[in-house]
Amino acid sequence: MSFISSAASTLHQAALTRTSVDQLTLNQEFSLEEAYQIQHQVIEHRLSQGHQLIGVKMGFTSEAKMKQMGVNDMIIGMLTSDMLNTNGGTMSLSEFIHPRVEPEICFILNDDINEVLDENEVKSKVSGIAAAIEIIDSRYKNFKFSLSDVVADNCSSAALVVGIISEDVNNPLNNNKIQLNINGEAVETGSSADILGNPWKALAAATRLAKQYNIPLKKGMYVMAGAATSAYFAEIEQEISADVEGLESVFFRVNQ
Ligand code: OOG
Ligand code: MG
Repeated sequence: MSFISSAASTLHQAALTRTSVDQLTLNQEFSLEEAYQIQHQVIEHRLSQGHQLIGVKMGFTSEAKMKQMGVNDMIIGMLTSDMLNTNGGTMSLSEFIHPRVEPEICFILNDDINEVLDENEVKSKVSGIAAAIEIIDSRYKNFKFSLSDVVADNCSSAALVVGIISEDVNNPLNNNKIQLNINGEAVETGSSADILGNPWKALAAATRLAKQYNIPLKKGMYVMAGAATSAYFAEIEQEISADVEGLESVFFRVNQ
């Protein structure tokens, strides 16, 4: 088995069995190109289990996230149907290794996108905007990784909850307060401006990275713009919610 296939299978098994593994780069250095090849194979494993591709997520689009994780480049990962949780529903902690949550903004595409678009051009490709919570769950021990490691691990993607979708696609999103709450108390606060200056830029960056790494952007897909704040560990019995000024709040409960 090639290094790429065996790395993908290690990461897929780690997610299935909820067991963290050593960082791949501890044993072997590999390029970002190879990391995306591993990510594609990790997704192939999920698709072969009958799940579908439902969107993409951007990572490290804010200073807060780059600082928290010690990396300094934007990344893109893929989201599959099994990752989608219901707004107002529950999430079972036992399905994850060491999940963290982060407040995000999610765009819904109204068209397939095959070209690289700028932050103004992307605006005509969106049918809705929603507040969202991303649940990330690195398959690596202690949530520690290099950029190549995390890309191979599909950018720690594990689950997402998308709030009620606003059809006001002219929302400039230039300085909307973003807040992550645990049991009604704010634990992280930021602004949409913390996402690359403006989350529409994250969507534009998604078109560039998707093209570069052969990731499909199709009508109806979600594009998560990346967290505006640091991520926060999820624990049993918490009610976790995210507020984005001008959008409906989104929430879920954590149980065993
Ligand atoms: C990688 C995923 C980063 C974001 O919103 O910046 C990410 C991680 O922090 O484990 O999802
Ligand atoms: Mg995220």
